[in-house]
Amino acid sequence: MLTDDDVETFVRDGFVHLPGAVPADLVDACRAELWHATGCDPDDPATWTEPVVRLGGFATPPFRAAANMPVLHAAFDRLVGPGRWVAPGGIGTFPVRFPSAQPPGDDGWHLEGSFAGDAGEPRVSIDSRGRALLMLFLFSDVGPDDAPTRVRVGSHLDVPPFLADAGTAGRPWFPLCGDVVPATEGRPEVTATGAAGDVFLCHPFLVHAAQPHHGTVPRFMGQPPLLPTGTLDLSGTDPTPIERAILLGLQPS
Ligand SMILES: O=C(O)CCC(=O)C(=O)O
Repeated sequence: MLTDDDVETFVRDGFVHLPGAVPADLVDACRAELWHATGCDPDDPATWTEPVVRLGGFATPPFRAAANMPVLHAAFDRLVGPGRWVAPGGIGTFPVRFPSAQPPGDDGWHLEGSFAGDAGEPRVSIDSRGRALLMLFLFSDVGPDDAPTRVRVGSHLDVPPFLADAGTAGRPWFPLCGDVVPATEGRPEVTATGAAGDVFLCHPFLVHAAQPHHGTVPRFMGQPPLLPTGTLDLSGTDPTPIERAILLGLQPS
């Protein structure tokens, strides 16, 4: 259960860490499926030939159960609001990162795209159409050398001014990243380390990045969106924590 302090941390920093959100038996079942899908042999590092293998969405019963643990549903209610999110049908995508001397080639800073525009291009809007949260599900223990996701603490607060004039149509994701990545350079950086079964719930505007793997054990992490039932209401009298953070980011400094 999220405490009031956890909620304030989420509003201020842009994420909250839920240790042990997914029990070990489910983690093990999911990781076994993921290993199989990589085509690599867990016991033979000679088969780990790429720095990253990207896997799509998984909707088998262990993944659906992992994504819908009661502790997560309670946190979704607290951060997004009751009735305002869609129960996940599974978990994806998975950038599985292997120890490697080769650069992964996908470790640039960015925020996530939220919805597709008319031409299929990824876009982001101030009312966060299409995305209530970014979630990071750890399916392996992730220490500092194991390619933990890098996060710019509080960077979500710098994004709203770049979206405010674009309304619900939002802006294309790529040029938006071109604005917010330099604007968040001064933010402190932390990494999403933790144990298998931990989940990080992140504000949809949080700026983050992958990094190379310098450890010995492959990193399994899924980064699904939480889908909203509608758009955010930034003019209501009782804003949710997601909305409060956006309103905070829009205040003149
Ligand atoms: O692998 C990671 O740590 C993060 C990957 C990521 O942010 C992405 O693929 O969008």
